[in-house]
Amino acid sequence: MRKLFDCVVFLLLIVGRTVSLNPSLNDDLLGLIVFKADIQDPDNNLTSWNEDDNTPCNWKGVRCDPISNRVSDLTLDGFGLSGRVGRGILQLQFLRKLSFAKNNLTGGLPFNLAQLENLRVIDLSENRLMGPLPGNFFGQCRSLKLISLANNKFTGPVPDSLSSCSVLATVNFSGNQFSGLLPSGIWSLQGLRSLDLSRNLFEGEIPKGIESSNNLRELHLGNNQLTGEIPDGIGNCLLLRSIDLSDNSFQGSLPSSLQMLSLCNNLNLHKNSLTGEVPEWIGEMKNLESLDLSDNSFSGRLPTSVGNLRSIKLLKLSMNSFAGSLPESIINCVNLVVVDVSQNSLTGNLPTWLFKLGLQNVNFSENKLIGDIGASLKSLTDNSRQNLAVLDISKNSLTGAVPLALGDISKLQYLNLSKNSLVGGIPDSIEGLKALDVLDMSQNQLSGSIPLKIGEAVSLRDLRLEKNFLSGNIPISIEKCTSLTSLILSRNSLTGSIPAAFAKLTNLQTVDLSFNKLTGTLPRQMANLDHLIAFNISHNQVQGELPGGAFFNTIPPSSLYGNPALCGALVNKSCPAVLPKPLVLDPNSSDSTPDSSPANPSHRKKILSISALIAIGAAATIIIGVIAITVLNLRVRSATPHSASAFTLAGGDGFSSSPTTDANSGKLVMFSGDPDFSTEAPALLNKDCELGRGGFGAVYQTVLRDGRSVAIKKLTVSSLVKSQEDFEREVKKLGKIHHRNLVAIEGYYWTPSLQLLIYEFVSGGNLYKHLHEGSGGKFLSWNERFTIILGIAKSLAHLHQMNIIHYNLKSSNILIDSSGEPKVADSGLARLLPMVDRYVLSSKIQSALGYMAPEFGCKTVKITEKCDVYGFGILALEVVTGRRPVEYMEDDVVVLCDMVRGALEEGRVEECVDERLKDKFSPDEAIPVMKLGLICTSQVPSNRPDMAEVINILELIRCPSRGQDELV
Ligand SMILES: *[C@@H]1O[C@H](CO)[C@@H](O)[C@H](O)[C@H]1NC(C)=O
Ligand SMILES: *[C@@H]1O[C@H](CO)[C@@H](O)[C@H](O)[C@H]1NC(C)=O
Ligand SMILES: *[C@@H]1O[C@H](CO)[C@@H](O)[C@H](O)[C@H]1NC(C)=O
Ligand SMILES: CC(=O)N[C@H]1CO[C@H](CO)[C@@H](O)[C@@H]1O
Repeated sequence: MRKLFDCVVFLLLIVGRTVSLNPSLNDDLLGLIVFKADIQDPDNNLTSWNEDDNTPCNWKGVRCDPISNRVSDLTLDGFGLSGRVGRGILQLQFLRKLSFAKNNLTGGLPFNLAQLENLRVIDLSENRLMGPLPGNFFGQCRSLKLISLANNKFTGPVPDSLSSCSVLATVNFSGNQFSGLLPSGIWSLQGLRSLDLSRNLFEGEIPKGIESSNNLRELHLGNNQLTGEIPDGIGNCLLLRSIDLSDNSFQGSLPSSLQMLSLCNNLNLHKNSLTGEVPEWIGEMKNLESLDLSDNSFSGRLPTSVGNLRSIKLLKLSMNSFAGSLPESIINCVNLVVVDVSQNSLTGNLPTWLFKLGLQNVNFSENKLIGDIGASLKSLTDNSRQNLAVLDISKNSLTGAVPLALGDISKLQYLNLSKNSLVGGIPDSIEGLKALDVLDMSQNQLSGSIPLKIGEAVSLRDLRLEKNFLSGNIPISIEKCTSLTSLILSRNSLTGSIPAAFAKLTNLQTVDLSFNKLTGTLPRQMANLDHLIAFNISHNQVQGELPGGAFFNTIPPSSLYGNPALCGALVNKSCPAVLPKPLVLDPNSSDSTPDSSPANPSHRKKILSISALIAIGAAATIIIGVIAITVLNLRVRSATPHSASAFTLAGGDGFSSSPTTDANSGKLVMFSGDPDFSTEAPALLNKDCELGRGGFGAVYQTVLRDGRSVAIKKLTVSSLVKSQEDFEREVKKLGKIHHRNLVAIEGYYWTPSLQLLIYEFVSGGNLYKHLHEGSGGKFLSWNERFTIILGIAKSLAHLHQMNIIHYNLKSSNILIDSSGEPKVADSGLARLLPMVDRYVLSSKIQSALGYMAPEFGCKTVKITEKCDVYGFGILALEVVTGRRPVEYMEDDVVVLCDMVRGALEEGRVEECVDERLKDKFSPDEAIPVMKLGLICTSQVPSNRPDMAEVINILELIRCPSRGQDELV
């Protein structure tokens, strides 16, 4: 059977329709199978086409005529078919409808319609068919009513034989590359209702005889290369509803017969070379909904009769030479939605109907309109308030102040008032423009400052205020406009510094602040603006170093010109070595009086006038030591004015006990650049101020003169520490890490035998104490615990993102600040070690039992940031259960994660939650958190999630609906 079938297919393929085996349904079946054999069906929409059926009438896309029982309809629209339309189709002698729209069919058409005499509908639109149509394509198309070849790649002329399709009603050849003249006999088709030949390459004039095509309803010839005049006969096609002749080269004036087309609702003549005036009779085309005469050479005044077009919604007259004022009668066009009269020579005031009709989209740009903008906004109606979305009245000669009432137009998305002569300030009422996307008030004479309320226009993407007389600061509230991509404020008189809030505008692409009076340094956080394309601060008084980052490292010098105090490689001027204020001190000198500095007295005077005096004394060799911060003498070490802030500090009392280091000067560096630090009163640190000890050393507390406390860590791993250079590099790197859940390093002190790290002081004690030594019934609530777990996770995610592994997580390393937020200490200290060595890490540093990931004991497994995830998992369990990672019972050792894992398996994990929380916790949160803890403590590192995933999970776990009170 199969063999026979193949043989038949073969014959069909070779000889096409001349093989007529048996004029029956079998022909149809075989024809379809042959058709299928030629195309690809990636979506398997033709699987029901099975050659073993004895009828194709039930196949998908196939319909048979109930009487003849032959295939009559083949509708395969959107089947995702590709390949060529093969000759198998020619077997379907009874086919009436062939519809293959929206596929991916390629190649040419293999047949002439004459060969399928019964075809009424042929729709091949939206494929990739190509090539010219055969000359006799329409040879015998007696039945054809509709043909659409739209949106393919057909070329060549449309055969004149088209006019033999006597009952043709709809022709759609739009969106191809047909060329040549329009088919000459086209108007003889008495049934023609819709002719769409738009978007092709047709040329020449519209053929004569259109007046006889009196069934025509749609005539779309737009976007070709047609020439000549619009034939006057067009007015005889009384049923015409839609005329699109746009984008051609038609000349002459509007034929007066058009006025007879009272049913016409769309007249599009956009982009031709039409001339003359719009005649008074235009008012007769009473059904017009859309009139587009834009981009021609029309002139004169618009007639008053336009007011008779009561149905009109869209009126586009832009890019002509219309003059005079717009007729007041337009107030009668109550359905009007879009008005574009831009680029004409219109005069007079803004028309009164502008703010009365409920217009949505208004463009009056580039005319000669005058008058006070405030006056015309007085007539603002509710209808207008609620509908106006686009208002462009730029490039006119409007005067007056920007009216307050603008703020009431709540849907406004686009507002362009640029290039007028507006005066006064920008009103606070712009806060009402919540939907505003684009605000352009550039090139006016606006004064005052940019209102704080600009931050309420939260949708702003594009803000242009350049070339005005604006003064004052750039308001910090601008940070709320997080969608801003373009901010142009150049050529005003803005003062103050560029707010750090800019760094929050992460979508910024183009910023122009040039030609203002801005001062200060560029916020360093701006390095994170990843989308910046241009940032022009030329001709201001900006100073200091540029932010780093991909953009600022390659910013063109022209964006920086005219800021003499800027420094950095790009402006060929070096910046101070350590930013912003490095201090150098020598702990071994016994000279403690300010006046005895051997330095150049004139320099000293300068420095003393800053009165920057500080010292930290510490006994280097004695474990406790005394760290003294005392007023000491400063002298300038470097001769260059730019490093005038580098000081040498002659020694303090506390250091006298380490004479062995005499030869070496110590060096103190504060990252904050806080000038107050250097004016500290003497302070003594002693054993009483010791806060605690960790794997890296003891920690002391001291108070700076401004009342701020700092913690000072004296490293006991000093013998392991790297060279000074390496140490400083690493500490500086750590100093750049800022996160609310990480204890920040504020500075350091270095001598070969003593290293101090200066940290932000966190007041609330450590997590270990809170969990295991909580006194007097005061213990952490569930809420507080969750906050702590989430905070730890966030800090670790941040570290990992910067490729820093903590290595030393444990509850005594988690400090809690006064608001209950956790702050992870000792971050990244392992980087100070000469090498991150398994032995060193496990023995010296990560000595805390129970937190250490198993891979530390396994030489073949690489240690990655997943060891922190393990530590985090243990911490999470510790926080939820209130138990130590490892507990020693009378004759037993309880390992926390094993215990919880066991309880989970036995279905009683809820019992593991800290007893002190009793009913005051949410099992819906606590249990998933414990499960997460267990996943994080997987033995295999790759099975542990990364910290970003952990955060996502925690945020999912946290019940949004939780009543805060009942759980506290
Ligand atoms: C047509 O084919 C192209 C690639 O050849 C594919 O991207 C596209 O989705 C296809 N279109 C349809 C309608 O199947
Ligand atoms: C012609 O076909 C295209 C594509 O299918 C369609 O967008 C267009 O509206 C059709 N033209 C007319 C007049 O219906
Ligand atoms: C208004 O018209 C002008 C000139 O024709 C054009 O440049 C501008 O983009 C238009 N405004 C809007 C909002 O479309
Ligand atoms: C018209 C039609 O049924 N098209 C289907 C072809 O197959 C794909 C994939 O199964 C479907 O998504 C289409 O809807």
